[in-house]
Amino acid sequence: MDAVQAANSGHPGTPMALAPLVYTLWNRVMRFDPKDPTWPNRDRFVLSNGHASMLLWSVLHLAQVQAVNSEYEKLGRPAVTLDDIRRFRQLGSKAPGHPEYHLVSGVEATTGPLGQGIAMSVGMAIARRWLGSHYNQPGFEIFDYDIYAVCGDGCLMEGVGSEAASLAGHLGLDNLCWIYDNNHITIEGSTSIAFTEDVAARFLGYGWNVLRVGDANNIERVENALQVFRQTKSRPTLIILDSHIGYGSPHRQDTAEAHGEPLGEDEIRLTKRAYGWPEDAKFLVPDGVVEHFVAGMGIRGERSHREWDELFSLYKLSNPALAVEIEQMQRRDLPAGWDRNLPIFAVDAKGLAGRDASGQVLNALAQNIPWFLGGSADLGPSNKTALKYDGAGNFQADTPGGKNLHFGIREHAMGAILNGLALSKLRPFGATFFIFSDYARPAIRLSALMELPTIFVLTHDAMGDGEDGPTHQPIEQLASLRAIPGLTLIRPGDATEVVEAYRVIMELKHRPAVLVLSRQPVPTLDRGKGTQSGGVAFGAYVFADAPEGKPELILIASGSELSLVAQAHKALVAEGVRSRVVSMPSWDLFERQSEDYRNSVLPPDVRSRVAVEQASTFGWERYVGRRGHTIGMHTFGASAPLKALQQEFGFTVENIVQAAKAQLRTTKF
Ligand SMILES: Cc1ncc(C[n+]2csc(CCOP(=O)(O)OP(=O)(O)O)c2C)c(N)n1
Repeated sequence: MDAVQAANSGHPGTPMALAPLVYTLWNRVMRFDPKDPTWPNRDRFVLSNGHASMLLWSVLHLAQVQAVNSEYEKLGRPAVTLDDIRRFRQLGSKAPGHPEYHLVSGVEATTGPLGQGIAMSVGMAIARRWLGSHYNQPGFEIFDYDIYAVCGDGCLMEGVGSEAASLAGHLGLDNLCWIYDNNHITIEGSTSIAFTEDVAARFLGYGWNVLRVGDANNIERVENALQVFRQTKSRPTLIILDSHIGYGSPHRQDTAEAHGEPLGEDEIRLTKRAYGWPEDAKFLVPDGVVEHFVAGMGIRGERSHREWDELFSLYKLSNPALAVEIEQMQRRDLPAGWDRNLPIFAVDAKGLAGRDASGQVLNALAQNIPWFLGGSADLGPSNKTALKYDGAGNFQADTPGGKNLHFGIREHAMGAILNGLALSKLRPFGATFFIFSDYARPAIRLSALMELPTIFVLTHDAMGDGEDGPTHQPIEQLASLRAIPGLTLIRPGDATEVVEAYRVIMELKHRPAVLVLSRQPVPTLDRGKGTQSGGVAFGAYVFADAPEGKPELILIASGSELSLVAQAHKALVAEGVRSRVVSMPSWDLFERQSEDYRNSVLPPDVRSRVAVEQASTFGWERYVGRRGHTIGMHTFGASAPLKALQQEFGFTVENIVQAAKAQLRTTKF
């Protein structure tokens, strides 16, 4: 109440109502060592209704959870101080408006967009089952942690929550417990205006165990329900918790105002009186509270952690190779030989589809990196993401060691689940058609915000899907994903660049990557000095050059348009034009190069430029300049065979040559 009042913004009502729940869960049940919030076998807590962040800041502070940095080193100071809480929602405070994983230690996932947290928790539960199956040995339960997620009406209304719940039920994830804050209030008022379904029946239908606690203040019953969860086998648990938003506030309890408005000084005083709390004390932590948390969560967490450390020391002796894997995974390191047997593609005019090259790379990587796994949203045969080698296996309830994940037709949940897997230190990839990245975009955005190395494999990148027509032809998706800060998007120009793209992506520890791949074969190109280019890592590089490296014209392309541009270049050179071809698979990687490098690839004095990309031209002015020309898409495309579409929309050698000549005429003077 005090923090929200001081900030004059925030959400007081739900933290007030759920304080008993969070107290019970943290202090009586969870195995979490506040001194080491990155201990691998800790129970996970996800606050999916992230607007109630003050709950988390309070408990992180009271339990004295310690801070670590992005390299997982302990910093010797608390994750959240009382001063941070006093400065709730202010610049630099470790108590921001919503939980932010990359910013505050002890936050297991960034939440705020409703539904994402619970969906990520399903990824965490899958990860935990996979880890247990792969690393636990007789007598060594190295991974046996549970995942708790708290959510409100909003999370259960959002589709992503439903997708994830459906998959969790199918997979029988009995290490997963969602606690649903059933307070009948959202921003516009009572849930009776828009949310009247029988949630219990829905979750029973998904195959969940459903429990109900009729009074959120009855901590014995809350604890009892949590214990029932811990004993439940073969299915996830939903605890429906009946609560009163703004509990204790004489005029605000059970109102929508309690959701997102400060109570006001007078009401806070009245509420404190109702609690039997000193009315004028602000940010008061009574004597003994911190000690109480030390005696509860502190001692239990420290003991569990110590016992685990002892177990892990013995495990190291009997299972040294597995132990090394666990340690590498925790640091997001790659194992030695991770790039063994990556394919090398010979120059080939017929070529290979980006998705096919990717499939070969994925199969090599998954054999080299034990914790590299993934799958598709029911498009595996099209995305070419199936791991086909002996022993890869399918992840199912009774085969939790499988590396092929089947997300079903649930792109949004897939994105969030991938993030949950990455938060659990696995290295996940997920796939769908590029056009349906729209369905996963909020999760892709969160992967960038959280600085997670999630990999999105998006095939059918342009008009290669020809006959499927405009519903399946991505247009604005490249521009839109390129606009996400911290996301590395790569659209490789041929099979060689696909391999190099994976080399770049696999080394990323704190950045997600989107790989945009062609459906149709594209020529594997000749780069003169062998097929390797080494240029993908720089985002853009000179693929073919004018005599003596002195171009008068630059042709720029990504993906399937690289080979077109290469042909146009040959035609232009034959006519005496000093043309250069720049392959530009990644704007993001290019922008991170030095100015000297960028100027060497795109010399500022060469103003005749043509970019070619089967997508919205939005943004290409950055590289072609205001007077340059971009051959791209201005409509949603059409349904027709690819060749006809290329002709129709100008993706032909002749059109590129013509545009280049027009550039030379107009920009030279
Ligand atoms: C995807 C998304 N849509 C909308 C919002 C804005 N929003 C924040 S809280 C909220 C109401 C949530 O209601 P409920 O989950 O019942 O939370 P409570 O009122 O119990 O705190 C809304 C619509 C959001 N954070 N995320």
